[in-house]
Amino acid sequence: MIAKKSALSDEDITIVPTGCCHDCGGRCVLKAHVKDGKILRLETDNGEQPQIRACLRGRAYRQRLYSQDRLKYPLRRVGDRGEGKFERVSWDEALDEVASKMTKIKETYGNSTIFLAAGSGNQGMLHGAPPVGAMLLAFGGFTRIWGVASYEAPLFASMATYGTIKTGNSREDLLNSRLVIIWGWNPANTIWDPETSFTLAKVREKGIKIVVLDSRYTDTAAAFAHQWIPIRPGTDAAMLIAMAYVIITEDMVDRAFIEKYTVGFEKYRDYILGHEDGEPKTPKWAEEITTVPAETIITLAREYALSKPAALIAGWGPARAARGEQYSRAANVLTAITGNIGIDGGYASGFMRAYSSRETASGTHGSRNPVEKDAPPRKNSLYKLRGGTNPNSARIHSAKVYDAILRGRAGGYPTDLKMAYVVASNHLNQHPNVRRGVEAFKALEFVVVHEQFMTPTAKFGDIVLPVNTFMERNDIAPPWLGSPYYIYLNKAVDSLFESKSDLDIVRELSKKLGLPPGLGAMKEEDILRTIAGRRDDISDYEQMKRDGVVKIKLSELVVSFKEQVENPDSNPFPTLSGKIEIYCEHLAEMDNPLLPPIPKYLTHSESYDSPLAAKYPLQLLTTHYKTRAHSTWHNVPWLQEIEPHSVWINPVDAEKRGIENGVRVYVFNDRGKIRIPAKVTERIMPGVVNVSQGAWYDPNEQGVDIGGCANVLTDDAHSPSGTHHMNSALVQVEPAEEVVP
Ligand SMILES: Nc1nc2c(c(=O)[nH]1)N[C@H]1C(S)=C(S)[C@@H](COP(=O)(O)OP(=O)(O)OC[C@H]3O[C@@H](n4cnc5c(=O)[nH]c(N)nc54)[C@H](O)[C@@H]3O)O[C@H]1N2
Ligand SMILES: Nc1nc2c(c(=O)[nH]1)N[C@H]1C(S)=C(S)[C@@H](COP(=O)(O)OP(=O)(O)OC[C@H]3O[C@@H](n4cnc5c(=O)[nH]c(N)nc54)[C@H](O)[C@@H]3O)O[C@H]1N2
Ligand code: SF4
Ligand SMILES: [Mo]
Repeated sequence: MIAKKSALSDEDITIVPTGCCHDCGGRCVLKAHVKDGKILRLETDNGEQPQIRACLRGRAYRQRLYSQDRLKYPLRRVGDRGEGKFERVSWDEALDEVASKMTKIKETYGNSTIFLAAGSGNQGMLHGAPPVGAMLLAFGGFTRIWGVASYEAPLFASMATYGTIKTGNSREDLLNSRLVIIWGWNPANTIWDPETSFTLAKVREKGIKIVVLDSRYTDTAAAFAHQWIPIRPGTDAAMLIAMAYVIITEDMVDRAFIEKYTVGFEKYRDYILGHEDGEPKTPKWAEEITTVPAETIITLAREYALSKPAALIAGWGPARAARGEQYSRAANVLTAITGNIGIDGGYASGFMRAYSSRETASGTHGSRNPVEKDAPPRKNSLYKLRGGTNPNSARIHSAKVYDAILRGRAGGYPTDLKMAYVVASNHLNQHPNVRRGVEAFKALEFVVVHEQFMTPTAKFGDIVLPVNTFMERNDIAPPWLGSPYYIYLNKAVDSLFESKSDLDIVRELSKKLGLPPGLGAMKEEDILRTIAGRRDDISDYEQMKRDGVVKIKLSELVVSFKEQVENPDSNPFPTLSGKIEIYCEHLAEMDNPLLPPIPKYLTHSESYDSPLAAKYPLQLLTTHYKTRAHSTWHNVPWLQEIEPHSVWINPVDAEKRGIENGVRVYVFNDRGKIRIPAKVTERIMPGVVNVSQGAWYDPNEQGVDIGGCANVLTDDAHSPSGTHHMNSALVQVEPAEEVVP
């Protein structure tokens, strides 16, 4: 353990440089003040700029670490699956049972029937899901997902337009912009690398105009914006397209840029002007759809086109929705036709990775998973482009796992799933259509869960194995999206109770499965040294370990596509045409009306104007919550006190329904019903409600979820690019009957 004496406090306290690395938008430095093997206090980075400062969740970590509810011992189910009744067993018994069930399932049905539910719970390079994946490969393979809940639409759109996901700039570069448009992005809560809010404060201080487009008046809008434009969910593509209409018809496009660096502008222009379908995409047209006044659209379009360089940052929230890929594509294309790409202060939008470290050792690019060998590319994948889109047809879309479990090969899926290996995932809570999820989990033959808490998913385990937290082991974590640094999480305290790391569990289980030791033979420290050694940007392992962080000094700010723009002849864009694809031939070949080669505004079965809206007139958003990372930290009292879980509803909608602030209401649709307190607030536009994702599913005897889990209400559909429909559900809200406490 690396430690230094505390300068502030008493002699026996040592300060251990550690960190925080759930899937939370950051990866931050924490310094643990440890006395007699216990953490008394946590502080964060007070060192040189940029400081990697922890948010409220990291600061509250002691309440998670030392929670009475931590899983303490291995457990075996005794009641019905999902009932939550368990008995304590020894590690040996638990792992024997896992090994024998796995072997039986493999022998009876084959490896493809093993589903790995690998969640995002731990984002260190060594612990969490990766060791389990490696073990299952050695065991002969497994079935996994494609279609990540986070970002499948921005990823798809980014690949289609630019051929890469590295499209972001250093945050600091926003100070070179003349206008910053924040579209469906709320980094005041979601962090998106720890320096983001601080940078936005500096942007604001410098007098650079910030405009926020969001159906909610977010903390980001409140803290940084000069203007907030509320917009109806799911209609952003229409507004972006109408902005393009203004920019094209008022001759504000960057012709030279379009000619030199893009393909397909004319086809887009034809659509915009109505030559393709007889409908000019005017601001008036968009006003009807979006509720944003035509004048506001015109003004913003002019400001954006004329304030070069300007940054348009299109967040992932509006894209985590039906037809979300059209929104992402439309944003990318708007940055292209105004020439805001590859220049200081501009922004290409896209997936928005900025800095990414290079591994010096060459990686394998084909699948090493025997179950995926020889599987052809799946339909609608951008399989001709390298990287990121998981084209393998042996995979199951993450929204469709429950359907696949219940219907299997007969339902057109590649296999009949029999077992789930759940690690660092609150799968049931975090995937759409929980009720179907319950059915599916009950239908499996065997479920094993590695967890820290008895989550709604862990309740469905047959064997539940207690895992330690990142403060009880060593790890290295890369930044969440693209800032240049790594954190080193030194073990601060010993593992609590009988908990173990995922890595140690895998080592012991591998022995029982008769697998070669692989990584299992190496010491944790040696593995970390090897991992660091493969990165050419970590030059001094010992120093990183001692400081708990390494901040990489870049000679200049990252501005994606600078080389392509400054020197196009030797630096083509990594697309099939070598240019930015306003019109994407690869999409054209798919010949799918829901994936048009140019971005279009498309509706869907739960859009605001669909027939279903007559029954369920409110649009539900399921945003990411300030005090949680997904469902992690949900059970921390300090954080629950800061912002109790609730449904946001506008006073207009509340009054119509006789709902007062603070009362309990039902939020429901045909998929399910939750009960939750109402927060009546003008911070959300009329017609829209918000139940942030991540609250723990907790059904009562009537089947009403009194935990308030948003995914009881969401649809397990996905758009053809793979994006989830998590922000596309229609619901109704009504007062809940009086409940006896
Ligand atoms: N505190 C916190 N931070 C997190 C996480 C967390 O759970 N908690 N999770 C992390 C992870 S893994 C991810 S993937 C990211 C996610 O980051 P995002 O996807 O950016 O986060 P969201 O809160 O889902 O959405 C951002 C904003 O989009 C708005 N929005 C939703 N739909 C629409 C729409 O149709 N139109 C417009 N204009 N706005 C819309 C929402 O109101 C919200 O304010 O956050 C990361 N950071
Ligand atoms: N409706 C709706 N649903 C969503 C979203 C949305 O916007 N709306 N967002 C989606 C997004 S972007 C994401 S990324 C997913 C995230 O979904 P998940 O990946 O399921 O994330 P969590 O809910 O945080 O669950 C992680 C679990 O890992 C456990 N854990 C933490 N550390 C470790 C460890 O070291 N080892 C093990 N074994 N377990 C550990 C935690 O206790 C926690 O229960 O949710 C998605 N779900
Ligand atoms: S939760 Fe994320 S952003 Fe907050 S301190 Fe931890 S790592 Fe940093
Ligand atoms: Mo995510």
